[in-house]
This record gives sequence, C-alpha cells and structure tokens, in this order.
Amino acid sequence: MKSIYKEYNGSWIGWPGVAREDHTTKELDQIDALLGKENCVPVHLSHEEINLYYEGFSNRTIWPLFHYFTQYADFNADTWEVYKSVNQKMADATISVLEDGDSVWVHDYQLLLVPEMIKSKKPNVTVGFFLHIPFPSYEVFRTLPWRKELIKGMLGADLLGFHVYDYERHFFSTVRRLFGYEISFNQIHVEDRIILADAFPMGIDYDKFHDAALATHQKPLQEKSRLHQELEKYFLTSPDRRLILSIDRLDYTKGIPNRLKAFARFLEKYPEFRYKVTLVMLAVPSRGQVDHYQQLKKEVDELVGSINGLYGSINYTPVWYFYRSLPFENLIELYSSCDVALITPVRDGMNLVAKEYVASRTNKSGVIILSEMAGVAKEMGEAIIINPNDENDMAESIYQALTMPLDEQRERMSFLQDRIKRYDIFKWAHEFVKSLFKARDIQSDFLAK
Ligand code: GDG
Repeated sequence: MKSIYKEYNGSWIGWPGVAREDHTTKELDQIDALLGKENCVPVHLSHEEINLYYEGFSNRTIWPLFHYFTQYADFNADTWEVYKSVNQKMADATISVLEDGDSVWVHDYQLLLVPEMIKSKKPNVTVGFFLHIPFPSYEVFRTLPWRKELIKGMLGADLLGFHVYDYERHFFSTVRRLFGYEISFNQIHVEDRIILADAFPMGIDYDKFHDAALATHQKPLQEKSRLHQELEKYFLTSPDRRLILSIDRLDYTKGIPNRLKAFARFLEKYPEFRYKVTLVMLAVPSRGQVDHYQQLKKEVDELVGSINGLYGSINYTPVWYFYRSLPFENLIELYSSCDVALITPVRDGMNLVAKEYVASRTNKSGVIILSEMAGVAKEMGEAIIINPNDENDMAESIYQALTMPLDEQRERMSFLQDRIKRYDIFKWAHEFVKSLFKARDIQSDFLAK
C-alpha cells in the first residue's frame, strides 16, 4: 500500500500497534512526529480498547464468524460497544484530514462501520472499502445480533471490494435479505445512492519475490544464511530427499492440524518415502491472548510430537517445526528450496503464501497442493486442488505432487507465474482506485439526472 498512498499524495491513518498507557506523553509525541513526517496519522488505543475492540469483537466475533467458525464466535454486547467507539475514533481521525472531493480507502473487518461514519459527515468524499477475509453466506452472517448495523456501516462506501466473486455474491444476498435493496449487476441502489461492488483478487509484489529468489541462488555458499546452508546440506546427503513447505500464522482457519494428519497418513501409506521427505512447518505466533489460539497451539505441538515420535529416528525428523516468524531472507530460502507447498486452509480470504511460492520458483519446478476453501484457488487451476477435510485425498495429493514429472511441474508453474505476475499488487491497487473513481462518476451522473 506504501506505493499507492505516496503516489496519490495521501495520508495513512491507523493504530500504531502499541498501547497508549505503555508510553509517556513525550514518547507519544515523538511517535506522532515521526509518523507525521511519513504522512501517517496515528490513532492511539488504550489497553482496554485493544482488548475489547481488537482481540474482542474483531478477533473473537467477526473473524470466526466470517470464516464459518460459528461455534467460536462470541456475541458480547460489551465488545460490540467498544468496536463501535473505536470505529468512530478512526472515522473522526480520518474526517479531520479530509476535504471535500477527497477519496478514502478503508481496509478490512476491524473497520466495517467506518465507511458510513465518514459518509454521513462527509457526503462529498468518495469512500472505498476492501474486505481481506471472506464474506460468509447469509445463513451464517444472520446469526450476528448486530448484522444490520454492520451492513449499514459497509454501505457507507461507494465501492466495496472483495477478493472473489463468491464473497460479493454472499454480500449481495445479505443486503437483499436484510434491507430489500434493489441490486442490478454489481450495483446496489440505496435511496439516492448507487453503491458498486466488485471482486479484486489481491496480488503480491511479484518482482520483489522473484528477484530475491534469484539473488539467493546466485549467492556464494559462504554468504548464504545458516538456514540456507543447512537446507543445501540436507539435499547433499541424498539426492532423492524432498521438502514440503507449510507457512501460516498459527490460526485455526489455516487447517494446520488437517495438514499434519494428512502428512502422517501419507507416511503411513507410502513407507518408501520415510527418511526421504520432510515437512518444513513455519507457524507464526498470532493472537496468543485468544483462548482458541492457545488450544490450537497445544494441538499442533502434540501432533508434531506424535508424528516425529512415530516416524522419526536418530537421523530423520519428519516435521521440522518453527514456532516463530522468520526474516524475509529466510522466507525466500524456504520458498525456493521446497519441492512442494502444502496450503490447506479450511477458510481463507485469499492466501498470499501460495502466490509468493509461485513467484519464488525461478526454475519453474515445484508443485502446490491447495485447498479449494482459499480465495486464491480460483486463480490457481494448475495447483492440485484438495478439500482440507479429506485426509485421504490430501495424502494422495502429496504422493501425486512428489511423483509429478518435472516437465509437468514446469508447464503448470509457467501458467501460474504468468497469471500471478500480470495481476500483481500494483495492478490490484490501481484497479481498485480506478473503480473507486468510476463509482464516484456513476454517483454524480445519477444525481445529475
Ligand atoms: C489476511 C487474510 C488474505 C508469514 N510468515 C512470515 C511472513 N509471512 C507473511 C507471508 C504473507 C503473509 O505473512 C500472510 O498472508 P496470508 O494471505 O497468507 O494470510 P493472513 O495473514 O491471514 O492475511 C488472507 C490476506 O489478508 C490479504 O488480503 O490473503 O486470506 O486472512 O505475505 O509472506 N513474513 C515474514 N516472516 C514470516 O515468518 N517476513
């Protein structure tokens, strides 16, 4: 987003990620001054707001509900109140730097009420909104006590963006069922306003990943990171060794236990691959304050332990498990060293890891096993598409990936690379901004009639 807000001479408004009480007034002033130099407008939050708004309503209610984990969704009137008040704070901070004729782009599920809060005070400002997670089916969304308020909030936007058409379709049916507004093609008619909705599959900075992967290969051995040297040694010990990669935030939507169980099933069914195939699993700590995340961590730790206990030996560890985040350089080394990417979310708005893996495969080898529940699956017909709830099928797909002829891998990867390179992050952002201006023009034509 950096390039976009600089290109349009914009301001970046948001929470700087630290609690207000943890800093003195002098430190906060220094933070504000530094951010101000970059045209960033900080909105400071207290511990209580972070707890109830961010960890509370955002991550204990909207996140599980929108990812179809209805049993995890906590419907709590206290967190809802704070969600509203923090959204108002964000809207007020935005309004304070807005002038008539400006455009605003609001991002994601933490700010669903902000579009309407801005629009009601600044009707001559064009508001765009992009949702980075799925929008669920109405049958799931309707369980939320504040369903109408959230939709009203989103409908303050002139343009609503989703990763894929399915999410847009669910949103339309929700709007129709809750408010009965007329919808034709991708336009929602709300009294004297026309609101546009569209799918914008988010891309990545393709060249950044591709160039970094090329640079990694070209480095002399002694300049490579320790991780990379170890990876190369691993392959040297036996040429038929293979690595399968798994990278996510440790989140229950990512299907990490499903993946581990499928890998165990694969080792059980195909013993000839034991000692040859290792699953490299990077799980980045995330939302550790929320209980469901703590339970997931325990489940994953136990599964890794049991697979390594059952199939490991003194010189073979089936799962290399990293519970931490790694620097970008190591991420690239993993992407470019692993033969297979195993990406099995049970729900995922898009999933950028799949695209980053594709961009990093400079020699065009490599296979992606991809859940049909990820938005990215719509753009990746050349991957091996699986249902993450079908352990047997996933185990078979691991076998298929590891035995896929190189020519076929290259053919599939070429198609994927062309597509992901063409619709990269810059194209995505420009397409959104272009549509936002179009939404503004449609609205003014409509009012002029
Ligand atoms: C949400 C939606 C949607 C991961 N580990 C490390 C690291 N990463 C980076 C990856 C990738 C990003 O984090 C993860 O992005 P995803 O898209 O896979 O998933 P979410 O975080 O859940 O993102 C998702 C996305 O928003 C965008 O709209 O695709 O569906 O859930 O970029 O590279 N980066 C570094 N070290 C790590 O250890 N440096």
